[in-house]
Amino acid sequence: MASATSNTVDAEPGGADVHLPDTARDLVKILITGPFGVGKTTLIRSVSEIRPLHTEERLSEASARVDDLAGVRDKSTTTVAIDFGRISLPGGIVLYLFGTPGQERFRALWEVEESGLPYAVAFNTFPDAPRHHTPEQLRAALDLEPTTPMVACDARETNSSVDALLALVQHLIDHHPPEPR
Ligand SMILES: Nc1nc2c(ncn2[C@@H]2O[C@H](COP(=O)(O)OP(=O)(O)OP(=O)(O)O)[C@@H](O)[C@H]2O)c(=O)[nH]1
Ligand SMILES: [Mg+2]
Repeated sequence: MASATSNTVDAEPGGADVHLPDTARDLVKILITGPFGVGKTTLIRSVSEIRPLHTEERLSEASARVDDLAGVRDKSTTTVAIDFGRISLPGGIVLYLFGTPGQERFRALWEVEESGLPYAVAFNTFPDAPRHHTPEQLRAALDLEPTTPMVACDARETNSSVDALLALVQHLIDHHPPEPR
């Protein structure tokens, strides 16, 4: 979590929702990270109030050998650099969302735990998944601390995705309050 000082962004000059509301108080950077094809780009697209920035490239035949499309057969593109979006929450909190690539060779990017960043886990439920795991099984597999939030979400749904982000923000407020200004 980090604060920024600027109160405007120029992602879409002239666009109606580019400028932050006057109520914006706490600007927070959030990294949306995780393995290949779990729905990171979809989530940012679902929640962003500005036109999101995506860096999608078509999946090539060469990548089929390393990027596992099991469960996401319709997926035709992958993030090659970064996603970016923004969402204003009640209470003057503004989240800047940065999405990472998920391919195995970018794995270092999503190992945020080692760097000490506070994090929450959202599992994007695919109704047609061949196997379903309970939250308890997922917690155990990920070896999560009891205080680490874990929520189910459907990355295609705005409300569901916002709820997942709210769980992280609440966790930050409870356990990592911002330094006094
Ligand atoms: N059935 C189903 N499909 C989903 C769901 N969430 C995302 N998808 C689809 O799954 C695919 C993967 O989504 P992306 O958002 O590209 O995944 P990503 O994590 O950004 O992928 P990389 O950037 O390649 O790591 C897309 O085709 C989405 O439409 C879901 O909840 N259910
Ligand atoms: Mg992506």
